[in-house]
Amino acid sequence: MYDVVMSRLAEITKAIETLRLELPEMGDWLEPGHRLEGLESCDRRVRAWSAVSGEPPLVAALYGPTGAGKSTLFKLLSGINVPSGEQVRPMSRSCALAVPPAWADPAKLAPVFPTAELVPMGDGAALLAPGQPFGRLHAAVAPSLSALGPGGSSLLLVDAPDYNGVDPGNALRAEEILLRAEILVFVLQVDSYLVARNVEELARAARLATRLVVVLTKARDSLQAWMAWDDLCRRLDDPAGLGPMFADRRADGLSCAEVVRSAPVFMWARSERPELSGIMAREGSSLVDRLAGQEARKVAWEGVAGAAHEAATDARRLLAKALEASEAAGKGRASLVADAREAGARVAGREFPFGALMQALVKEARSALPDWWKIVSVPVDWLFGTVKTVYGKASEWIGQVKEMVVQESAKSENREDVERRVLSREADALLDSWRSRPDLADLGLESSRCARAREALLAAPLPGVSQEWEATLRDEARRWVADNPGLAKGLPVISDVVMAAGFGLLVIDLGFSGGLFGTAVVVGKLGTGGVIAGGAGALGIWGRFLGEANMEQMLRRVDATWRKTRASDLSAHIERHLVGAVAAPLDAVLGRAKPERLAAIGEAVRILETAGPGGPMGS
Ligand SMILES: Nc1nc2c(ncn2[C@@H]2O[C@H](COP(=O)(O)OP(=O)(O)OP(=O)(O)O)[C@@H](O)[C@H]2O)c(=O)[nH]1
Ligand SMILES: [Mg+2]
Repeated sequence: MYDVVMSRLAEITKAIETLRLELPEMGDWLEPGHRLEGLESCDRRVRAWSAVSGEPPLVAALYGPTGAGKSTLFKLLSGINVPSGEQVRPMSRSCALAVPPAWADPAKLAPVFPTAELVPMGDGAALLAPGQPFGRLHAAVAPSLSALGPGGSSLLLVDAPDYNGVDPGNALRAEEILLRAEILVFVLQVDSYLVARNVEELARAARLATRLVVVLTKARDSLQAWMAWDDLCRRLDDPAGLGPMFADRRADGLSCAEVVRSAPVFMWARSERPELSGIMAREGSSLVDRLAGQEARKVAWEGVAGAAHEAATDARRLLAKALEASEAAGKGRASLVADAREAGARVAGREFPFGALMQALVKEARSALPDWWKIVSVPVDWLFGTVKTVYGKASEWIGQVKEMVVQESAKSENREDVERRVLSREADALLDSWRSRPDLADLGLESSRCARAREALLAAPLPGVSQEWEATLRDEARRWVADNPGLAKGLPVISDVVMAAGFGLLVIDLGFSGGLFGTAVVVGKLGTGGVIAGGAGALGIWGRFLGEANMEQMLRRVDATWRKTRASDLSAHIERHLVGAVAAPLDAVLGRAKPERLAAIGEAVRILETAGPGGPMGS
């Protein structure tokens, strides 16, 4: 059985290490201010157990509000003289630790309190000094502990400072030991049993303690003590009162209310000189037996299993919240991306790189010409006459080009300019719609952020033309030249004329705003040439030529490829520069809730949950 415990312990240790790595950040994110007590407690208990060979010691902590009588009880049990009494509150400002002689060796003792700093207690005056480190334990050897009972020689007794005095640090000092102790002795003045803070701390003790013991002090008599206790126990089930605070179930299957109700309870009558003999059990064994009569190994294992259960409960709850948050963030982000895709397609549908098409056609047409033609095609002036006679149709355009270049160039637009103009309009529309969506409220899209995002998008260089489109263009141009050898011979001539007239740049990247087939109805009515001629500026010249040049099918294919490839490039562009700029909060959530992190936590939870009450040595 011991082997089983040790192998379980190794598994729990690994799972706790994972959670210590992954969970605190998630806790700060999803439940800020909420301490992962189960995890911390399990970590302390597991490390203590692993460091000890043989019988584990049990840590018993005296825990309670200021003036309840913790230090007085500590003195009587351990024989160690710590400051106590009514003169000042809080009296204790640091934890005192009494150890039986078997644990006197600091090297043996230190690993039992893995997060503490052990210092020798000396005359106890240091316990009165404020501002000490939270994890400091002032240790002294207490031979009288061994005399308490069979378990006394492995009982480590801690006197904690108050959790409710003027020094808020004391609560943290007390908490350090609350998270480590297996046996928690809750010491409480009987007349403060309904004080909210005391009830809260009792609930916490019931959740974390492996064994809970209650001592009601400064009682008038036992009647007052038991009436108070019965009253408190009744209130623990009140759904409108304390019920919810005590409803959580522990690893042993008990609710916190059941733990409190089944805890051994003692009363201690008010006295000038309190003595151990004055402590009376409501029923069953004496307080000393409850402390020194435990089976250490069983209780220590239950302590680990109980804390593991608490750690798993916290982890499971955080996991569910993280999952929910990441699903919402993922959905939000996906909808932004979908919007970006549609916008990209709209931008691509409003333009066509007419210049690039012409360039490809001219290039292919030129390379199909015989060499002598390439030479004579310059100078242009000479060509006019020659071409006119040889290629009548094409040459008609040449004259028109000369006339129209000047006036038309002003109306024509560079493709990038068309794109930027449409893009900026689309960006405004997207940002407006995102701002108005309640599910995207977390993005914090106030106007200055929107303006920055928009600027970032417009400042980013536009994506280059895709290779797929260029390949399509080349193939289509080649095909057209092969199918229309006569017309193809005229193209380079027109091109040269346009170039000579200083229109070269426009030819290279002339945008066709409105899209090539953006208005399909018009294409149907007028034919391709009509649409193009009705388009922007100098394109009309080319357009009329192309309209009569068997180009419609080719243009349709080229246009379709353009829309497809450009839409995808522009969508990616918008996604990167606009969605990227506004979705930072969503990306942060997705980064925090990375699937591999959630999976690691889920696996750790699974391991911890199997270490529950059904485990070996469980009660
Ligand atoms: N323990 C205990 N003390 C009692 C009782 N009746 C009166 N007292 C007196 O109450 C005072 C308790 O003081 P401390 O033991 O210092 O109380 P404490 O809980 O350690 O207080 P802090 O250190 O301030 O958190 C002592 O002066 C006791 O003599 C009783 O029934 N039990
Ligand atoms: Mg004290």
